Amino acid sequence: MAIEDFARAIPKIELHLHLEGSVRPSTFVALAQKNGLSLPAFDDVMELYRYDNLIDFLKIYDLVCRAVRRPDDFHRIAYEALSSAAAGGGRYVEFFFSPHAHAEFLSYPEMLDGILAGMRDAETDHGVVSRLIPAHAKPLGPEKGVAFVEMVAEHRRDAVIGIGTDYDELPDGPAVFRAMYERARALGLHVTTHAGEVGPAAFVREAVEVLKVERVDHGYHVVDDPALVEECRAAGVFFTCCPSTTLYTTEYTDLSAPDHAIRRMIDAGLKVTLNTDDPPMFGTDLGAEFAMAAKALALTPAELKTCTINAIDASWLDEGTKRTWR
Ligand code: ES4
Ligand code: ZN
Repeated sequence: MAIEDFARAIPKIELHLHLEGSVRPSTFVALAQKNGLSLPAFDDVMELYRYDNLIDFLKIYDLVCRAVRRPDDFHRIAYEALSSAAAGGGRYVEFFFSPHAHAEFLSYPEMLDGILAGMRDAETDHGVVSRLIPAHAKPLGPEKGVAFVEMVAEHRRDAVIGIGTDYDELPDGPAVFRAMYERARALGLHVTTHAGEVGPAAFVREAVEVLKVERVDHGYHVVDDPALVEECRAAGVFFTCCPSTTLYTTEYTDLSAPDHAIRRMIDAGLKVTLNTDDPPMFGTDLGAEFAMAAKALALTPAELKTCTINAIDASWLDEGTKRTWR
């Protein structure tokens, strides 16, 4: 069997997916129209989903966020994102969303009501189990980060299992969020952060050593610091890598190159998982991503299997469930 077919066929876990980055272009246009948000002119909506760096990507991501304003909008986009993941072989999904980007339009509990209803319906209709990770936008800063964690804790729901940070990771390193992460861990929330996508290896080190994250989202620049690679290998730090994203937002634009960060991370024995990040916005879906990545990164069947086992281990499923999944 060709590696692409094997990659498509295997059951998958997705640990790095942004809800608003998963909005289908047709849904984006429909919600913008319904909610009276005017969009830049386009012939084909895919013209709006074009960028070659993280900052330009985030401008469109913000526009998509502004189109999502009502609990039933959240219901729709969560249901569609999870249905798409299920169609690509996804059995279990942990996904981010960006509460601050909708705060002007509805309350945090109202957002949760819509998303959790979409999660339940997707599980009923497509058998895909999911959990939610509210993410704090780093540019809002550390003080708002602590308030964000208090908000998440105050409106705790079973399906909300942890917190993350997203948006531009420059200029400050993750260490500025120390108090936020200490509080989250004290409250029993799982913790992850985006680091080392465009930021340096030192940011990955701060994420691991200061924030004590259970996994690092992206993390590619770890490869610039061999001592840190060895530390992460020895400590079994998980990395949620997103092959297609690297082509748009990082300097690692050739997945087939032997020095692509993800290839080097796997070669170094780091615990890599494969994920989609923002599938329609990066022109991919879960099945296509695994197939493309397996071929381009020249993954062996054993390496692909290891990525999947890593995803089970890196997930925030309870230990009993993890055992049955392995
Ligand atoms: C994001 Cl930093 C980053 N990367 C990909 N998708 C995102 N959504 C919000 N922040
Ligand atoms: Zn991301």
